[in-house]
Amino acid sequence: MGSRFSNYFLMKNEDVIDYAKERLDFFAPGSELECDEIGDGNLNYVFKVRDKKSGKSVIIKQAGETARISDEFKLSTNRNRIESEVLVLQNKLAPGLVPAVYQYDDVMSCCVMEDLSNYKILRAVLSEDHRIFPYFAEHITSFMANTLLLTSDVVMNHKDKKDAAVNFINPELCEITEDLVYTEPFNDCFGRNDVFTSNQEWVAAEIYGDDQLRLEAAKLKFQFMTNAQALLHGDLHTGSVFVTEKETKVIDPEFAFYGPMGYDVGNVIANLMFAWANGNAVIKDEKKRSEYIAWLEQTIIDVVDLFRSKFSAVWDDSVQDVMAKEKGFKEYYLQNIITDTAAVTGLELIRRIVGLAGVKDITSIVSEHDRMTAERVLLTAAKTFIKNRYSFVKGQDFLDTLLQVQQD
Ligand code: SR1
Ligand code: MG
Repeated sequence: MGSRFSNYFLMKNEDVIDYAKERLDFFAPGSELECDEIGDGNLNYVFKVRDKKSGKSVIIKQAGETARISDEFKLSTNRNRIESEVLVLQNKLAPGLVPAVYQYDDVMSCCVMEDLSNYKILRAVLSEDHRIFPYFAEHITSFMANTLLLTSDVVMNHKDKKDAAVNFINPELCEITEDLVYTEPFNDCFGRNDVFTSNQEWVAAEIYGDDQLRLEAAKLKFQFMTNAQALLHGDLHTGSVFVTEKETKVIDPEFAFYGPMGYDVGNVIANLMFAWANGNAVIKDEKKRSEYIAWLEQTIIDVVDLFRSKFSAVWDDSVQDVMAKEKGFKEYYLQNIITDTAAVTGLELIRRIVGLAGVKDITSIVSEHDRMTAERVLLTAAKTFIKNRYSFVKGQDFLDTLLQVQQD
C-alpha cells in the first residue's frame, strides 16, 4: 500500500505525528509524539513535534497553496524548497546563524528543521519586554556581509551565479513585495492599505500626494525587480529573527531571490526604528527608556558601520573578478549598497505604517496621540531616506535623520 504522504495535502496536527513516525529517523522507535501548530507568520504552517519520553523535538514547516492570512494570495508551494535550500546554503556561508535543516520533502512541501523553542522572536521581545540584545548587531552584520557578498557576481563564478539566480527565481513572493512594499503604500486605489484613522488625512497629503516621493518609489521598484545582485533573505525584519541573550538565528527566507543587497540591510534598520518608536512611546520608566533607546540607537549605527567594515573585509578575502579588484571599485559598490539601504529603510517604514502588513511595534501603541506621533515621525524620516538616499554613508547619518525629525 502506498503512503498517504505520496500526494500533497495540507496537514493537521495528527497527520504531522503520522508523518514524523513514517518519514523521520529523528525520534527513537516507541516515542510518544505530540504536536502543536505554533506558526504566527502570514504564510505557512509551523508544527512543533515533541517526544514526551525523551523531550526531543523538531519543527516541521509546511507551505499551503494560499497564504495563511488570506486565500487572496495564491502561492506556489515551491517557496518551501527555496526556504530549505537557502537555509542549507546560509548555514555554510554564515555558520550557526540559521537553524539546521534536517530534511526537505518535495511532495508534501515541508521542511524538517531544528527546534528553536528556547529562542524568542526578536520583534516580540523588543516590543513586549523592551529587552536589550548586545550581540545582535555583530551577528546580523556577519550574516548579511557573508550571505550577500558570497552569493554575488563579484565572488562567485559568473555561470554558477546565473544558475543560482535561476534556481532561486521566486516570482510569486517577489510579486507580494512589489505590490505591498513598492506599489500599494503610494496609491490609495488598491483597497488593501490600512492607515490609522488619525493619520488618514496626513498620509493622503504627505504620501499619496507627494509626486516626488512616488517617482522615487517607481525608480526603486524597477531597481528591485532587475538588480540581481545577491541571494537575499528577502524579508529580514525582526519577526524573522530568533534570539537568546547571546545568540541569533535568522529564519524564514522564503522570500529569497537574487535582488539588491540593500533590501536586506534596509529591512533590518527600519525594523530597529519601529522598536525605537515603540520604546519611546510606551516605556514609562525614564531610566529604562533611556537605556533601551540608547542601545537601539547604537545598534542602528552599528548595523550600518559593522556591515560596511565586515563587507570590506570579506571583499578583500574573497573577491575574484579581476575588474572588481580595480582600485576604487569596492568603495563604489559598497556606497551603492548603502544608498539602496537608505531607500529600503524608507520604503519598509512606509509600507508597514500605510500598507497591508502592519507591525506590532506600532499597532500595539495604545495612546492615540502617541501612535499618531510615532507614525508621523517615522513616515517623515522615511521620506528623507528615500529622497536623499544618495547622501547616506555612515550609521550616524541614519540615526541623525530620525533624531532630527523627532526634534522638529
Ligand atoms: C501576504 S504576506 C505579507 C507580508 O508578510 C511577510 O512576512 C512579508 O513581509 C510580506 O510582505
Ligand atoms: Mg516570514
